[in-house]
Amino acid sequence: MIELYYWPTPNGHKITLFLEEAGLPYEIVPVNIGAGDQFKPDFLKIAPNNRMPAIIDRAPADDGPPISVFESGAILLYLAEKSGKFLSADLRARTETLQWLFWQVGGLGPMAGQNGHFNVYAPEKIPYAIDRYVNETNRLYGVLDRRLEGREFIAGDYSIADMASYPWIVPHEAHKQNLDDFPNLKRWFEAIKARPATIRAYEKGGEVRSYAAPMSEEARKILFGQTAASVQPA
Ligand SMILES: N[C@@H](CCC(=O)N[C@@H](CS)C(=O)NCC(=O)O)C(=O)O
Repeated sequence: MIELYYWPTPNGHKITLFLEEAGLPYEIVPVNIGAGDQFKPDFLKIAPNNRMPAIIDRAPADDGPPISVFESGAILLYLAEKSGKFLSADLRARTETLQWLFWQVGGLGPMAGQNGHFNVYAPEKIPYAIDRYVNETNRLYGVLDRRLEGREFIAGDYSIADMASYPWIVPHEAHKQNLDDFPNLKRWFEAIKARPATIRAYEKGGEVRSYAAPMSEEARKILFGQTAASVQPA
């Protein structure tokens, strides 16, 4: 049984996408980031970056004590290795998948994240910041679109590279991107959206928190303006 420390955001969805596809038994432990659960000392023991997702595997492959993992890319890699699914054992195919996984966690995720921050959440609409992240998101969409030309998925069969990227394309409208400009990306996006496991993963998210719920002023104070001093456990 995998314990998944989770809130329904793009980085959280990556892991439910995997678990639903792989059919691994798991239990969601909600980490309400709008209420400050990410700063609780017990959570920080497994996720020292005070960000979700994180997992605890209580039945690791070596039969040793439980293993905890934070960082969505590391979690996807851990689960792929544990289950033998969604990451090829072939050296070349595996390397292809991992480089696109790292591309997502180092590029698409952070840039689209900042895009969302300045477009959606920032109380002041700063044109320079909005342009910077809308343009960079757009460039990354172009990279992915070219990669998907003549390919069904990012790297061979459906893999952890696709699961990492898909949730960050979901908010394309809020991120001021037009999928019609990226036909290969659009085709890939629609195909993943229609997968039964994707539908189940997003339904699970909706059970944890309504997607329609607006961000409260309290949550805004908790989420934005964190510093090294402010996030230390009491
Ligand atoms: N690099 C991390 C990023 C995780 C992350 O940013 N999680 C966000 C939600 S998508 C979070 O926990 N935010 C809590 C906060 O900002 O305090 C990963 O890929 O796991």
